Amino acid sequence: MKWWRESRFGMFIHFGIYAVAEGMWKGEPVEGLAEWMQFRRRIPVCEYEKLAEGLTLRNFDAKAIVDLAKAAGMKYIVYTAKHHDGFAMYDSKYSDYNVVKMCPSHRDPARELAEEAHKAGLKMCFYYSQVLDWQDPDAFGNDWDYDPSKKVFRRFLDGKCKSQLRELLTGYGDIGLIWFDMPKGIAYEESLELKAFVKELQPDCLVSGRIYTEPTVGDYGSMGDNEFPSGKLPGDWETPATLNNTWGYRKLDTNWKEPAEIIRLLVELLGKGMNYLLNIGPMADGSVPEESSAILKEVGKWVEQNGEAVYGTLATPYSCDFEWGRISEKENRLYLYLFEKNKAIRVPGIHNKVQKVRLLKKGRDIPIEFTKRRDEEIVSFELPDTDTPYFDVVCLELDGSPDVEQGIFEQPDGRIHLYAHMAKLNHTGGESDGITIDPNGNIVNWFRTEDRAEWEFAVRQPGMYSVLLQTRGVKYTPWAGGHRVAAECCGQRMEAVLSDGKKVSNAHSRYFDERLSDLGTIRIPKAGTRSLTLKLLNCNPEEKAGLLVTRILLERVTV
Ligand code: JFZ
Repeated sequence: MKWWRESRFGMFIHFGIYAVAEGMWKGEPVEGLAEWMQFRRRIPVCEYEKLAEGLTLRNFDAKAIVDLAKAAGMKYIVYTAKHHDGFAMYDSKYSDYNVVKMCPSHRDPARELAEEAHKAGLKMCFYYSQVLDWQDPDAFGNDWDYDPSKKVFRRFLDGKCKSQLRELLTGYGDIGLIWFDMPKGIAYEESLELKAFVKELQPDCLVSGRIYTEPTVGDYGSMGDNEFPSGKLPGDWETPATLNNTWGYRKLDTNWKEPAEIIRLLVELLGKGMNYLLNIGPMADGSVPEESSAILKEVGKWVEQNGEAVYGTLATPYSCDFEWGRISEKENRLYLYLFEKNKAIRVPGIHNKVQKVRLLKKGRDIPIEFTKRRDEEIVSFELPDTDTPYFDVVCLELDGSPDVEQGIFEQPDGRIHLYAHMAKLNHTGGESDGITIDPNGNIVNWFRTEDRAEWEFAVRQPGMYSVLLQTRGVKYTPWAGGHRVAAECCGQRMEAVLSDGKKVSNAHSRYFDERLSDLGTIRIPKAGTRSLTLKLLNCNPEEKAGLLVTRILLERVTV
């Protein structure tokens, strides 16, 4: 895993004959992801394969793509060798349903990319769909050409799947990882067998978390697409993400993310010690959409200047995040990624001696004056005016590996963040289907009034605090709220119906509607460790997500 942890930032490439359709079919736009079109329209293989003639590769330039990855600061490339449509985008001897045999140029883009990637020192990796294959009668997914009752998955596994993995792992040099996907349908033992098969051919080749439905077989976990956890996850994780909203090229999808948003998401993940696998979807002629290139080159300017705070960093040593930015660590250093060009930063709870504070400026760092209050161990400094594109990064050089306050504690700005992933859950209604914390670090599946969530936190400044509950709706759907909840703290109880909560804008806003609802105000009589319990009194059936909690925010009310 060393190279993978060091890399932190990779390029996903979704390239296939679906690019010829550009997200359209018979002149009509097809809803959803461009590479899922055959499934959406239940297109027979004999019709779908005609798209191959349109994949000209006339402007496919592997060196230009690898140069783009390098310009973005990416260290590995994951290329769709075979997606769910079953069409091999490499020179497969096992199946003629491939780019060399059926596309007019008879070129092998995988080989060209692998050669350029190896030359450039980037890891070459392959995406392979090990369960869904809409061309193969023994795989899952195509019940319009084939009779599912006649399917023998073992035949597909030992046939097309392993034969093509062998081709990929013996014919293209060192492969960094196989990115398996959509594992629903493969048995645990079969996924272990597949992992062993890969390791037998290339012992150092990693396998992604989606080799199985649980992230326990893969060498690391893969979040859901474009999903960013709100807290640190144990082990190694990555988020696969798009520059717009589709993986394969879709001409109508012009929802391009701004470079600032991409860098913000990269920083979100760096703060949790995670990798960012960011996608491009080349067009049928092999060229990269202009918008994708422009965004990646712009992101690369920031990465180029702050690479020291990208590669090989580990998650923040703190239990939770600060509002002003994110933190990662590497050896005896903390890296602060500052969201605002604001002037005063205060970093609480540092037990180390701080030797130096510097603004990262590739090769000519700027030292920053700072003070460290002994009593509250708060490091404070003023951020100089900088011309850094997007976020400034400040490095704190410590006298040893970072030793910081753990648990939830009041921040210098008087706010206390009770993150969902730090709650203690009580399933009074039984473990089975009660509330749980999902990989995104949220409390989900809360429909029952018997369940409870409880937080412990340290208060320095007693006084009045307003209590705000942050909840989320279902992905891509507007927040409905409507639940009646109660919060109890310091012997006081608040009740509220989650009605018109204030919209939250954060790294998740593009895909999730999150609201902050005011539950009321409590008085915390004295400093020390306190606890707060959240209860669901009545669940609104209209909110399909149930009571989905991402955070409770306590804000000191300045009188
Ligand atoms: C899968 C593919 O179906 C898709 O075409 C693309 O290749 C993407 C990278 O991976 O889509 C998924 C798989 C898993 C989740 C979401 C989309 N998930 O776990 O939320």
